[in-house]
Amino acid sequence: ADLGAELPGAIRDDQLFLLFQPIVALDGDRRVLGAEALVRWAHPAHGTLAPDAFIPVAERTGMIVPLSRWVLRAVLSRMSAWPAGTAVNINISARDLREPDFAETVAGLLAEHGVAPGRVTLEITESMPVEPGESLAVLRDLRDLGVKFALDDFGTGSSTLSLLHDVPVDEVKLDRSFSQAAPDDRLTVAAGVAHLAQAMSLHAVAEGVETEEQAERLRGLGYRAAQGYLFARPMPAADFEAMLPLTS
Ligand code: G
Ligand code: G
Ligand code: MN
Ligand code: NA
Repeated sequence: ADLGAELPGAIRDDQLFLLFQPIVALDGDRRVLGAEALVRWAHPAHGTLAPDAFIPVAERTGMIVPLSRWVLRAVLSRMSAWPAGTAVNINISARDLREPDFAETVAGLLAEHGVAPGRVTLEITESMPVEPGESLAVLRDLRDLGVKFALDDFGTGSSTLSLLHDVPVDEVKLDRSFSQAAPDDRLTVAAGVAHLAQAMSLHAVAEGVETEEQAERLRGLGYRAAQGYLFARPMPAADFEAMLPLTS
């Protein structure tokens, strides 16, 4: 099957849907700070497809641009009903930042749905490096608007540190391989990233936390927020909303 050729129709016919994975505070009561939005494709013939099955082809064909817009609209319209303190992380592609009107699109959607820009963190990875020049200008426009940025899968890429140097971000998300590492091996990476985050005044979030032991260790290293199966799996919006405090 040629998923690339089917994507335009899938977006048009709303075959995409979102799951939300809670991001919790590691200290105290582990309250829900927000969620990461994760896209899925309810394919009529193949069942539910994970992003790994269609995001790469969307990036190659350029369909990622309308796909990201679909995701942004779906997330922002949903979260307009959430308590104002609830934040969201949305994965975008570096390809999106090459669209000169991307910042305007985001600004328009935020205004349309009455969502404060500071509640939105856009996650970027190193898989498609952010190019200097126009992409950086778009990123700066978004930051001027008040939108935040996170470096996803932090620690796994070959250009992690130079990217951090070149691109202004607010948050690093420690890759789950480091969150889950035993104390005697790659714990040093988790510790190093925590120190780096503190030195650069970045918010450090640990991904893929699966055990109480990992959570305690990461909290001790200075991670104040985390995500992982220990706390909650990605879930439908309504289930996530049931975890939020009631709005006044
Ligand atoms: O949800 P899952 O574990 O299958 O996610 C796999 C990968 O797909 C992750 O790296 C995640 O960042 C990426 N991903 C999930 N949702 C989106 C999305 O809406 N847009 C983009 N560009 N990537 C996404
Ligand atoms: O690349 P990114 O970090 O955006 O990928 C997020 C994906 O990681 C989610 O789609 C989810 O399926 C997966 N994930 C979230 N928590 C855990 C976890 O605790 N363990 C594992 N193995 N995967 C997780
Ligand atoms: Mn992510
Ligand atoms: Na990602």
